Amino acid sequence: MDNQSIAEVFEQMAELLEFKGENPFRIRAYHNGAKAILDLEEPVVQILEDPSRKLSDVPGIGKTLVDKITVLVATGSLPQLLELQEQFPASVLAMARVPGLGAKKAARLHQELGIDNLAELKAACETDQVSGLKGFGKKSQQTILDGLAIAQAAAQRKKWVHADGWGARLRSHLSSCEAIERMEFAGSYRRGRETCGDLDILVVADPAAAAMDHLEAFPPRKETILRGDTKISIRVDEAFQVDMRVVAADQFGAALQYFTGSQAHNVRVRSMAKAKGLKVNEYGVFREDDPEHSIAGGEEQEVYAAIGLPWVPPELREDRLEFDWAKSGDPFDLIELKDICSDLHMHTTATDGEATIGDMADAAIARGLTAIAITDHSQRVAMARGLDPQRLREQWARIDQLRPQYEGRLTILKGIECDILEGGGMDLPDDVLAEADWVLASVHYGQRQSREQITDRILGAIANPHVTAIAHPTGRLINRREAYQVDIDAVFQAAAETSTLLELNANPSRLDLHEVHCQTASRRYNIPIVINTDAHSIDGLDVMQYGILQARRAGLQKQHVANARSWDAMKPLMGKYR
Ligand code: DGT
Ligand code: CA
Ligand code: CA
Ligand code: ZN
Repeated sequence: MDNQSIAEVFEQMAELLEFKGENPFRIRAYHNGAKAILDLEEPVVQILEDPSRKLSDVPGIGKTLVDKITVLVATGSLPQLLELQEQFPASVLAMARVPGLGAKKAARLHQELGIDNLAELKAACETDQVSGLKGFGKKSQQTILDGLAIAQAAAQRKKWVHADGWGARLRSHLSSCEAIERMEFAGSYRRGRETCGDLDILVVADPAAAAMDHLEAFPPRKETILRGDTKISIRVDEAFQVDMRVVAADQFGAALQYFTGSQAHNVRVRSMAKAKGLKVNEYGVFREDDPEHSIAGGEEQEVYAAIGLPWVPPELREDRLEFDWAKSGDPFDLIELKDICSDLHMHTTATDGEATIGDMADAAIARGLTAIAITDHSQRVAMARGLDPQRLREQWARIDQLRPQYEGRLTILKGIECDILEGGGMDLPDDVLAEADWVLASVHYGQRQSREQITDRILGAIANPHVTAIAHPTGRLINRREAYQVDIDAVFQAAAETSTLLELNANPSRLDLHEVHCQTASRRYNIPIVINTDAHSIDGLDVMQYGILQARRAGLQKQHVANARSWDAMKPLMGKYR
């Protein structure tokens, strides 16, 4: 039994015990055990079988867990887990995962109303049976309904970063197939959409069957949904679907254009073709009076050229601005990762980060950056040991000490991620904020307030002359939490008037601003966008690439992105420095 499987059993135990309302310490012991096992570099079994070593010496694995692991390795299962699974069937457990519901409340709904699955839960909310329960009320009934909608969507679509994980594994698996001559991913994954319904792969292969056989041999394959002569769909772990199509080499470009979509983009492409007396489909470009002979199709570029357009970057193919842009003759020139000069949102060990200022600075240099801002949390975020004025000033003194050693290599900015308080106003006094080089303002508490309240709070922060940017402006977490209610146009208006920047948070679960908002802020309001990682560790700095993808979908070029220039060149963009 490998470490991964043991850890999974422990996670299941933790989840079920939580559902049962067990002692939190026992629950945490399982969580910690699972993490400890996942972090181990050698197989648990190996330690267990070595008489000279003791598994209980591994941090996070106590005596009880050692006993459990011993049983698990010997018998392949855990009697306690089987018992719990009997008591709480998977359908009930699914309720516990509904955002905003949680294990405790789900267990009560199961016990008190006899609700067994998501469908019954939805019905009970809709017929107003839940609001009457003690501790629930109308508001939490609505929260459950909203959560159900999110959970349903989450079950179907995966975050882009997740699809990318599958993409990388598939690319590597398929690259060893000798029959495949050319391969490209298409669909929403290629367009860089924030979530993907499935993965679409196009290949040129001879013989076609060999490529399909190879895909069927992909180890995580769970089932083959369908297989024809040139098309196959499989399902891999986590219910994720992968479609592969085998096409002819001289039709590859046309097929890639077609299967990259989006559907809306392709509708426009076809109508532009029609206006020129042409027909575009997945097999090529044809003259309407000669449907037998394709006049183009080997490369995607030829398809666009046939309708008088330059090649359109896949990220823009949503029928939003790409056609007007293409006709204007301006090159697309979208922002690229290499254009980014700084990262102005990151946390350190002073609050909830894992690395020190020096670690983050070195890592930033290694990634080619010339400036970073240290932006730990402010005092209101007590859970993360947020900084009060004194600790913040101590951190700045530390930055002063470090600066000489980074002279000429990296500018380390004295920053803060200052909370916007529930009742309005900033979490730190103005005289402290005035001393900072860079102030991010963000909402972490009171996210369920009314649209008026939240909008007022954010407008208040924007009006503060020391605030340089609003971090993750809508608070949404993809598949987990909707954006808070906010009058986003009022925010854009105010940000533009005060020269306050807006962040595109690159964390793949946030991607906040959302692409359409980002496009509006940039194009309509001329607000410079700052793309930040919000890193809580050194590896966290690598999420910049997802922010770039989102920025490209918003049509952002280098000049629209504030931190695609040096810190000194950025300053004139901000009200604080005028
Ligand atoms: P997804 O998978 O839901 O994240 O989104 P897509 O865009 O990847 O959609 P998918 O996988 O159904 O199809 C990939 C592309 O193939 C799609 O963007 C456009 C094209 N396509 C697929 N089915 C149709 C169709 O019935 N009509 C048209 N016009 N295009 C289609
Ligand atoms: Ca797709
Ligand atoms: Ca598909
Ligand atoms: Zn942050």
